[in-house]
Amino acid sequence: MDKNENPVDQIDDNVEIPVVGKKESTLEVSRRGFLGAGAVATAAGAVPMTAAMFAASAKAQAADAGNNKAFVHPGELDEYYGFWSGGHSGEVRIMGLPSMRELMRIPVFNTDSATGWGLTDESKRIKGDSAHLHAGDSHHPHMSMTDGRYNGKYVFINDKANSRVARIRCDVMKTDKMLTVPNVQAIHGLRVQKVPYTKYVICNGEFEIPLVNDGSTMEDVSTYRSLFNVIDAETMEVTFQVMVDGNLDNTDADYDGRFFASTCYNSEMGMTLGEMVSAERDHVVVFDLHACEKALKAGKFKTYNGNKVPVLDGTKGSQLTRYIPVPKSPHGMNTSPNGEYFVANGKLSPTVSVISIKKLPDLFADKIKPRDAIVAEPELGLGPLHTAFDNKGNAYTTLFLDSQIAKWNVEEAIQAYQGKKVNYIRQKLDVHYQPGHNHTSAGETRDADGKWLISLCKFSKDRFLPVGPLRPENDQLIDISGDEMKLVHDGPTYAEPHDCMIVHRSKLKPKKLWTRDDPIFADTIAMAKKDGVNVETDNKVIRDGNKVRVYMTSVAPMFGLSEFKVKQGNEVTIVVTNLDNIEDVTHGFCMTNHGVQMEVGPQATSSITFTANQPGVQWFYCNWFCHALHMEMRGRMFVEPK
Ligand code: CUK
Ligand code: CUA
Repeated sequence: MDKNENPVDQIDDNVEIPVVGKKESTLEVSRRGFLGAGAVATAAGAVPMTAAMFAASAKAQAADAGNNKAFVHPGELDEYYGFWSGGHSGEVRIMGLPSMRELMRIPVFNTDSATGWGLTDESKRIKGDSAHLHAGDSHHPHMSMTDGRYNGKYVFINDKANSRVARIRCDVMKTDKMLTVPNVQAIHGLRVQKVPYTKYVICNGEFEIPLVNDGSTMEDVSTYRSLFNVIDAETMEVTFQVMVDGNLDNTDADYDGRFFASTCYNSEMGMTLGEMVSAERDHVVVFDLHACEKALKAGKFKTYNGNKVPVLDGTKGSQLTRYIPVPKSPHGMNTSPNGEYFVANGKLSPTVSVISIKKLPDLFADKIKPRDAIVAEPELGLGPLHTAFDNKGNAYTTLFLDSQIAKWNVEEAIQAYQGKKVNYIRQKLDVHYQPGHNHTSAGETRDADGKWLISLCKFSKDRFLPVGPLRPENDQLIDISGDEMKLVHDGPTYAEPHDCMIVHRSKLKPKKLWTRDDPIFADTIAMAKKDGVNVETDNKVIRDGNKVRVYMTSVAPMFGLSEFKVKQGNEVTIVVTNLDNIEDVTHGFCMTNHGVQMEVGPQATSSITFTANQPGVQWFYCNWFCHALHMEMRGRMFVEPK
């Protein structure tokens, strides 16, 4: 990447960019737009918007004024759920679409004081070997599928920062499994097997490291590898890994249940920026799941670093993979919802490479050459990162450097590649600014409906009131139901939501209350049983050497215990069971001055462990508003000094 390609250099705060879409949809935007229309050309390679183009766009919006489909009236429900990654906040957020209202946050790799995620005993058990980590970088949320359609069961998400993958149970919208993937560093691209169902979650190890990373070959780059990871969606254990040449970035699955494809941006295995972008071509690695499963069964694998995960050899020449050369440093990988194509997004090249999935069996049978699988390479603009699809054969590609979305027709791009004179570009829409992922409603499934498009813009610049040097990003909602894309909403978001997915509300049936036998707190209930405690009826203090287990019920507005005694230095475990059988009546437990807080949902049991290190009176209270006497819902822990 030379200096001109540094995205940050592209942003000049003094450049006025025409406001192409604005929620109010009035012509009030036009003056600023007209003034800025010429200036946008200063961004390298950007297509200048002429006054005529702008006027046309403003007119279209004016016609739409008062008829904004994105407006969801108070009391009305959204048509779609959106699952948003919270980027380096480490969480996942549930949005309502098209209102773009944030409905809920699901803590995953972060620590959350409202719910006690990362603090409670239940969450620590789920986090397992990474319970000591309090940070994460979530990128790619994807829902499990049956026959290429969302099935409403799980959402999976990667943690690039700590090489983890987590699972969210959609019936309660809580994280219920987490795994640290061995032998790799930085889990990045993540998707699910779409067909016949999500048996596997697939994800890429991005940073290449010595396969045996014990310090013996640190400086010998020839020992470095990236691994493709295939995880069992139910057990959340790695079924196998595939060693490749080059690194791995993003990935996606086909609609036949046979192929996965990943982009590679560093086939050079360079260690510096200059080295990483030196080659003119990188590649897409295609994995043949059937061949991998066969090799696994035949025992054709090795293990490394003292763990049992089978590692298959998928380096060049292997029967498990094929390497398709594409212009250098591709980024996003997207499967078209008709199941025909893998689209690799060029990033440093203005093109995307369209790979025909139908041709892949021939490629694996060596009947065609790798480049013969490419059926189109349309030129779209600067910095194509990710592509989404509607149900009418159109694709929508984010242009990071141009700050635009290019709408293009896939079949016409194929015709153009065959030499026909067709203009496959349908429209370019300015977005604000520097978009990464985009996503259409159900666009990664057979149910793609061509209604909405989200552009996750990395910079919001002048779109919101200034809030200090750190600014929100801008998640923009675009109506794609007509011939033209129309920007209808600007949504500020915190920390980079790399990716999102949009699910029709008919696919999800979340519970309104917990069930008493939920596996998330089953171990806690088992512990109570061992102590001879029935958590639904008993309020008891169990003393076990230096350990004290305090069991209490909660019914608004009272805890089952208004006081209990421990000794200074005791390790105290508080177990609270919420007996309220009423929707929305969540209690909490907070021990003042101890960093102890948690949520106890209706019919749930939650527990948290801490050291009683301060003598005297320590008040605990309910920290989730539950009743007119919520303030009175409190009690005392008496700590006898040592
Ligand atoms: S990545 Cu961030 S913009 Cu993690 Cu999918 Cu492309
Ligand atoms: Cu219980 Cu507030």
